[in-house]
Amino acid sequence: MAGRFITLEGGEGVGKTTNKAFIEQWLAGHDIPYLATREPGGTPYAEKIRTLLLDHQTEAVDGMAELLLIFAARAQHLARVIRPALEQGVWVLCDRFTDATYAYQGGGRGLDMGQIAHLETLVQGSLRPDLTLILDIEPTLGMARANQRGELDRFEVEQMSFFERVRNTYLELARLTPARYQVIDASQSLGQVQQHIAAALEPLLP
Ligand code: T5A
Repeated sequence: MAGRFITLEGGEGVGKTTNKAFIEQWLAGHDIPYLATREPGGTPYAEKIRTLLLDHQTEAVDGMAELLLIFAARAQHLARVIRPALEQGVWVLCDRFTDATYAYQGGGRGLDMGQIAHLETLVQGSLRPDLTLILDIEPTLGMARANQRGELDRFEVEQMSFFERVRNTYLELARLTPARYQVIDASQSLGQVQQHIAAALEPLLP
Protein backbone atom coordinates (compact mmCIF):
# COMPACT_ATOMS: atom_id res chain seq x y z
CA MET A 1 0.00 0.00 0.00
CA ALA A 2 1.28 3.46 -0.86
CA GLY A 3 2.42 5.70 1.99
CA ARG A 4 0.45 8.76 2.93
CA PHE A 5 1.73 12.21 2.05
CA ILE A 6 1.34 14.88 4.77
CA THR A 7 2.43 18.49 4.38
CA LEU A 8 2.83 21.23 6.97
CA GLU A 9 2.18 24.79 5.90
CA GLY A 10 1.76 28.30 7.22
CA GLY A 11 3.38 31.70 7.33
CA GLU A 12 6.56 32.64 9.14
CA GLY A 13 7.07 31.49 12.74
CA VAL A 14 3.81 29.52 12.91
CA GLY A 15 5.59 26.58 14.56
CA LYS A 16 6.07 24.15 11.67
CA THR A 17 9.47 22.96 12.88
CA THR A 18 8.21 22.55 16.45
CA ASN A 19 5.12 20.62 15.37
CA LYS A 20 6.95 18.55 12.78
CA ALA A 21 8.81 16.94 15.70
CA PHE A 22 5.46 16.24 17.39
CA ILE A 23 4.07 14.57 14.24
CA GLU A 24 7.21 12.44 13.96
CA GLN A 25 6.64 11.23 17.52
CA TRP A 26 3.01 10.54 16.72
CA LEU A 27 3.93 8.48 13.64
CA ALA A 28 6.61 6.55 15.51
CA GLY A 29 4.12 5.92 18.32
CA HIS A 30 1.76 4.33 15.80
CA ASP A 31 4.57 2.19 14.30
CA ILE A 32 4.20 3.92 10.95
CA PRO A 33 7.34 3.96 8.77
CA TYR A 34 7.89 7.57 7.81
CA LEU A 35 10.32 10.00 6.31
CA ALA A 36 10.49 13.64 7.39
CA THR A 37 11.71 16.15 4.85
CA ARG A 38 11.33 19.78 3.85
CA GLU A 39 11.04 22.21 0.97
CA PRO A 40 12.76 23.96 -0.58
CA GLY A 41 15.33 21.19 -0.20
CA GLY A 42 15.15 17.56 0.84
CA THR A 43 18.09 16.25 -1.23
CA PRO A 44 21.70 17.53 -1.33
CA TYR A 45 21.11 19.10 -4.75
CA ALA A 46 17.77 20.65 -3.77
CA GLU A 47 19.31 21.95 -0.53
CA LYS A 48 21.82 23.89 -2.65
CA ILE A 49 18.89 25.49 -4.45
CA ARG A 50 17.35 26.26 -1.03
CA THR A 51 20.50 28.10 0.00
CA LEU A 52 20.33 30.15 -3.19
CA LEU A 53 16.64 30.92 -2.59
CA LEU A 54 16.97 31.95 1.06
CA ASP A 55 20.27 33.81 0.99
CA HIS A 56 20.21 37.56 0.60
CA GLN A 57 21.35 38.35 -2.94
CA THR A 58 23.25 41.34 -4.25
CA GLU A 59 20.83 41.71 -7.18
CA ALA A 60 17.02 41.78 -7.19
CA VAL A 61 15.68 38.28 -7.88
CA ASP A 62 13.11 38.00 -10.65
CA GLY A 63 9.90 36.33 -9.45
CA MET A 64 9.84 33.88 -12.35
CA ALA A 65 13.48 32.89 -11.71
CA GLU A 66 12.54 32.21 -8.08
CA LEU A 67 9.46 30.21 -9.09
CA LEU A 68 11.37 28.02 -11.54
CA LEU A 69 14.12 27.35 -9.00
CA ILE A 70 11.50 26.25 -6.46
CA PHE A 71 9.99 23.81 -8.95
CA ALA A 72 13.45 22.61 -10.05
CA ALA A 73 14.22 21.74 -6.41
CA ARG A 74 10.80 20.10 -6.10
CA ALA A 75 11.32 17.94 -9.20
CA GLN A 76 14.57 16.62 -7.73
CA HIS A 77 12.99 16.09 -4.31
CA LEU A 78 10.05 14.20 -5.81
CA ALA A 79 12.23 12.01 -8.01
CA ARG A 80 14.86 11.14 -5.41
CA VAL A 81 12.96 11.12 -2.13
CA ILE A 82 9.19 11.59 -2.07
CA ARG A 83 7.96 9.26 -4.82
CA PRO A 84 10.32 6.36 -3.94
CA ALA A 85 9.25 6.56 -0.29
CA LEU A 86 5.52 6.66 -1.03
CA GLU A 87 5.89 3.75 -3.47
CA GLN A 88 7.51 1.67 -0.71
CA GLY A 89 4.64 2.38 1.67
CA VAL A 90 6.61 4.92 3.69
CA TRP A 91 4.67 7.96 4.86
CA VAL A 92 6.17 11.30 3.92
CA LEU A 93 5.96 14.32 6.22
CA CYS A 94 7.07 17.41 4.36
CA ASP A 95 7.65 20.86 5.89
CA ARG A 96 6.15 23.01 3.12
CA PHE A 97 5.27 21.92 -0.43
CA THR A 98 3.43 23.42 -3.40
CA ASP A 99 0.83 25.23 -1.28
CA ALA A 100 3.73 27.42 -0.14
CA THR A 101 4.38 28.27 -3.79
CA TYR A 102 0.76 29.36 -4.25
CA ALA A 103 0.93 31.34 -1.00
CA TYR A 104 4.37 33.00 -1.34
CA GLN A 105 4.98 33.27 -5.08
CA GLY A 106 1.29 33.54 -6.06
CA GLY A 107 -0.18 35.46 -3.11
CA GLY A 108 2.94 37.17 -1.80
CA ARG A 109 4.75 38.03 -5.03
CA GLY A 110 1.66 38.24 -7.21
CA LEU A 111 2.78 35.71 -9.82
CA ASP A 112 0.10 34.18 -12.01
CA MET A 113 -1.73 31.33 -10.21
CA GLY A 114 -2.49 29.64 -13.54
CA GLN A 115 1.22 29.41 -14.34
CA ILE A 116 1.88 27.94 -10.89
CA ALA A 117 -0.88 25.39 -11.48
CA HIS A 118 0.67 24.54 -14.85
CA LEU A 119 4.09 23.95 -13.26
CA GLU A 120 2.48 21.93 -10.49
CA THR A 121 1.00 19.52 -13.03
CA LEU A 122 4.20 19.45 -15.09
CA VAL A 123 6.35 18.55 -12.08
CA GLN A 124 3.97 16.49 -9.95
CA GLY A 125 1.54 14.95 -12.43
CA SER A 126 -1.48 14.03 -10.31
CA LEU A 127 0.44 13.72 -7.01
CA ARG A 128 -1.03 15.90 -4.25
CA PRO A 129 -0.72 15.61 -0.46
CA ASP A 130 -3.29 13.42 1.31
CA LEU A 131 -3.44 15.92 4.16
CA THR A 132 -2.18 19.49 4.48
CA LEU A 133 -2.05 21.05 7.93
CA ILE A 134 -2.12 24.83 7.74
CA LEU A 135 -0.89 26.45 10.95
CA ASP A 136 -2.62 29.79 10.90
CA ILE A 137 -1.57 32.85 12.85
CA GLU A 138 -1.69 36.64 12.62
CA PRO A 139 1.48 37.54 10.66
CA THR A 140 2.56 40.07 13.32
CA LEU A 141 2.57 37.32 15.96
CA GLY A 142 4.31 34.85 13.62
CA MET A 143 7.02 37.36 12.74
CA ALA A 144 7.52 38.18 16.42
CA ARG A 145 8.19 34.48 17.01
CA ALA A 146 10.44 34.24 13.92
CA ASN A 147 12.37 37.32 15.06
CA GLN A 148 13.22 35.63 18.35
CA ARG A 149 15.10 32.93 16.46
CA GLY A 150 17.72 35.30 15.04
CA GLU A 151 18.75 36.41 11.56
CA LEU A 152 15.95 36.72 9.00
CA ASP A 153 16.19 35.10 5.54
CA ARG A 154 15.37 36.66 2.15
CA PHE A 155 11.62 35.96 2.55
CA GLU A 156 11.34 36.97 6.19
CA VAL A 157 12.43 40.55 5.47
CA GLU A 158 9.31 41.20 3.34
CA GLN A 159 6.67 43.77 4.38
CA MET A 160 3.76 42.76 6.62
CA SER A 161 1.36 43.19 3.66
CA PHE A 162 3.27 40.39 1.88
CA PHE A 163 2.63 38.05 4.84
CA GLU A 164 -1.04 39.07 4.94
CA ARG A 165 -1.37 38.00 1.30
CA VAL A 166 0.46 34.74 2.07
CA ARG A 167 -1.95 34.02 4.91
CA ASN A 168 -5.04 34.88 2.88
CA THR A 169 -3.90 32.62 0.05
CA TYR A 170 -3.48 29.67 2.40
CA LEU A 171 -6.95 30.26 3.83
CA GLU A 172 -8.42 30.52 0.34
CA LEU A 173 -6.76 27.25 -0.74
CA ALA A 174 -8.30 25.54 2.31
CA ARG A 175 -11.69 27.06 1.55
CA LEU A 176 -11.62 25.82 -2.06
CA THR A 177 -10.62 22.21 -1.23
CA PRO A 178 -11.71 21.61 2.37
CA ALA A 179 -11.29 17.81 2.17
CA ARG A 180 -7.52 18.05 1.92
CA TYR A 181 -6.78 20.85 4.40
CA GLN A 182 -7.01 21.31 8.14
CA VAL A 183 -6.58 24.88 9.31
CA ILE A 184 -5.28 25.02 12.89
CA ASP A 185 -5.20 28.16 15.02
CA ALA A 186 -1.48 28.34 15.81
CA SER A 187 -1.87 31.22 18.29
CA GLN A 188 -3.07 28.66 20.85
CA SER A 189 -0.73 26.98 23.32
CA LEU A 190 1.52 24.32 21.86
CA GLY A 191 -0.45 21.64 23.73
CA GLN A 192 -3.73 22.80 22.16
CA VAL A 193 -2.18 23.02 18.67
CA GLN A 194 -0.88 19.47 19.03
CA GLN A 195 -4.27 18.15 20.16
CA HIS A 196 -5.76 19.52 16.93
CA ILE A 197 -2.93 18.06 14.87
CA ALA A 198 -3.40 14.60 16.41
CA ALA A 199 -7.15 14.77 15.71
CA ALA A 200 -6.44 15.67 12.08
CA LEU A 201 -4.02 12.76 11.70
CA GLU A 202 -6.26 10.05 13.22
CA PRO A 203 -8.44 9.56 10.11
CA LEU A 204 -5.35 8.66 8.07
CA LEU A 205 -4.61 5.61 10.20
CA PRO A 206 -5.11 2.32 8.38
N1 T5A B 1 9.05 29.23 0.32
C1 T5A B 1 9.04 27.87 0.49
C2 T5A B 1 8.48 29.82 -0.80
O1 T5A B 1 8.52 31.05 -0.95
N2 T5A B 1 7.89 29.02 -1.74
C3 T5A B 1 7.86 27.65 -1.63
O2 T5A B 1 7.31 26.96 -2.51
C4 T5A B 1 8.47 27.05 -0.47
C5 T5A B 1 8.45 25.56 -0.29
C6 T5A B 1 11.72 28.89 3.96
C7 T5A B 1 11.10 29.96 3.14
O3 T5A B 1 10.83 29.47 1.85
C8 T5A B 1 9.68 30.09 1.35
C9 T5A B 1 8.83 30.35 2.56
C10 T5A B 1 9.79 30.53 3.68
O4 T5A B 1 9.99 31.90 3.92
P1 T5A B 1 10.95 27.51 6.01
O5 T5A B 1 12.31 27.09 6.34
O6 T5A B 1 9.88 26.52 6.18
O7 T5A B 1 10.79 28.02 4.50
O8 T5A B 1 10.73 28.90 6.78
P2 T5A B 1 10.01 29.37 8.00
O9 T5A B 1 8.56 29.60 7.84
O10 T5A B 1 10.81 30.58 8.33
O11 T5A B 1 10.15 28.18 9.03
P3 T5A B 1 10.81 28.21 10.34
O12 T5A B 1 11.35 26.86 10.61
O13 T5A B 1 11.81 29.30 10.35
O14 T5A B 1 9.59 28.60 11.33
P4 T5A B 1 8.49 27.63 11.88
O15 T5A B 1 8.94 26.23 11.67
O16 T5A B 1 7.15 27.94 11.40
O17 T5A B 1 8.46 28.00 13.43
P5 T5A B 1 9.22 27.30 14.65
O18 T5A B 1 8.69 25.94 14.92
O19 T5A B 1 10.67 27.47 14.48
O20 T5A B 1 8.66 28.22 15.82
C11 T5A B 1 9.07 29.58 15.93
C12 T5A B 1 9.15 29.94 17.42
O21 T5A B 1 7.84 29.95 17.98
C13 T5A B 1 7.74 29.07 19.09
C14 T5A B 1 8.87 28.07 18.91
O22 T5A B 1 9.29 27.54 20.15
C15 T5A B 1 9.95 28.93 18.25
O23 T5A B 1 10.67 29.63 19.21
N3 T5A B 1 6.40 28.47 19.04
C16 T5A B 1 5.41 28.76 19.89
N4 T5A B 1 5.34 29.60 20.94
C17 T5A B 1 4.15 29.68 21.58
N5 T5A B 1 3.04 28.96 21.25
C18 T5A B 1 3.06 28.11 20.21
N6 T5A B 1 1.96 27.43 19.88
C19 T5A B 1 4.29 27.99 19.48
N7 T5A B 1 4.66 27.26 18.40
C20 T5A B 1 5.95 27.58 18.14
